Amino acid sequence: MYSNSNSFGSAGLSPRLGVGALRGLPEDVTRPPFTPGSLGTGIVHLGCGAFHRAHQALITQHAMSATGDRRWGISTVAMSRPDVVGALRAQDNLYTTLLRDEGVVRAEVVGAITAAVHAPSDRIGVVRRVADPRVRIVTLTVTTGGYCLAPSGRLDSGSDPVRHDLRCSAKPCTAIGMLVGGLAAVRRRGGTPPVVISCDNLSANGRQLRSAVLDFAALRDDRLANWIGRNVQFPCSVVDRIVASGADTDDAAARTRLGGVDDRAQVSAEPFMTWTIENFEGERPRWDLVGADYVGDVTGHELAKLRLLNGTHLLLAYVGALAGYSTIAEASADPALSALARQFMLYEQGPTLTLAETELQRTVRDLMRRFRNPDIRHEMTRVGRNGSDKMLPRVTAAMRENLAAGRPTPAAILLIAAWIHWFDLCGTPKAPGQIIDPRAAELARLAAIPDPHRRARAFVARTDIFGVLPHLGHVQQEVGDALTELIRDNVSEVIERRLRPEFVGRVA
Ligand code: CS2
Repeated sequence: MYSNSNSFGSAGLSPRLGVGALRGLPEDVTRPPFTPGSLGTGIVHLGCGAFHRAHQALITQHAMSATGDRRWGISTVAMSRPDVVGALRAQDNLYTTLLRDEGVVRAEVVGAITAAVHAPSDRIGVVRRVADPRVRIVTLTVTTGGYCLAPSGRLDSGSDPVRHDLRCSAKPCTAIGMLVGGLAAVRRRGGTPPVVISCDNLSANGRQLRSAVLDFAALRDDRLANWIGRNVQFPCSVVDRIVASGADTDDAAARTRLGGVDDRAQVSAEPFMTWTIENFEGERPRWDLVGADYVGDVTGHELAKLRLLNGTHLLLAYVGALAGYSTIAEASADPALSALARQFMLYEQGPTLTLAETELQRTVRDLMRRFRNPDIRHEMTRVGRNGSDKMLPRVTAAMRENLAAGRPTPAAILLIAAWIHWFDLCGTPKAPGQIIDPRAAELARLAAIPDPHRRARAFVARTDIFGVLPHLGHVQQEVGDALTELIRDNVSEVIERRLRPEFVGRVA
């Protein structure tokens, strides 16, 4: 049931966003182009975080608006935290995206979500939704850990969540178990399965997802695995939009922009947005009319995105936090960090890509501008979380190529040393923030090794995190040297020692 305009936030002061509040919003706030509640549900999304709300859900609303085809409402699933589900339900599944740049805030209320589901409270319901005949697309943003993959790239069948889902397939707790449960139900009724599109920042995301799903299905029933292998498409896709971490200041900005209306599910993001999807067959919203592109192969695009944008985010987060900055925008406005970031992209990540020199220069310029957007509070602790999953695709895959080609990698070395130093400082007053990482407990043990060079050696030897690096002994020595300097010296001095002469003292 919809709330009415008398619904108030818990403070009791501001009215809460909901269908009843739409009419009273300021004129320049864009409303959903259809009556919320009039949509069919053609999409299930696993991972209802800020990124999903500022990206796929928004562009799905735009696609429905462009064509009038209203079959593409989204049943969105929060995989662990209940708060966003509670907030959406209290707001008739409405929320606002604020696209912010240079002081301009474009506000749009999104009404593309038809249901918000908290997976741990309704595991059977999630499987049913995936299997619903009207659902033609399942999208995912569940982070790398959500794919349940071992370093070999195959399903980590020994992990507790996977073992749980194999034992208890009707009530799965992993995204993989939910997908396989839903697909098994489609097969039982002889239906057409949905297309499953990964939107996570990992290499060959569709192929990795397919491999996890097939491995899991084969452990249940070989015939199911064969059927999925023959009938279900898992196109790779590359998403791009920088989305804020969801700070209280953004809630306040949203309230101002909404004329005093309270929105507990708002998201702030940059205006820039792309979505590159591998061609697939079947019905889908006309995302291509509103910013998405279909291509035969996403690989080149994916490597450029992961290595230039996401890799440099890690550099700015790990080194920038040690310099005392808390957001990407603050760090990239610092001359030494900005020079390091540009050098990293132009001389370490760039040479491993197929981009032409002018294209690389232009991309680096555009990225530095996007990173500096002061209206987006993208916090270091958020970008830096799950570093042990992010290191290989974003940093050391390129580093490996550079080392093999004899190219120096001073920025990547410093990035790794800074990451190790986060673990050193954990629990001390100088800690850059709480460390959230799937391997945090094991890495804390390595961080207890007193000698920085021995500590660096132990971290860098972890092939499950960094992959297999050529000249390993040399890399370990350099990371140990950088770690020693970070402990002893001022961060900007440590950076400047690693800058090429043309970058020293030059502000872009
Ligand atoms: C960031 C990404 O937190 C992170 O890991 O690097 O969320 C990044 O902002 C997006 O991929 C941009 O498209």
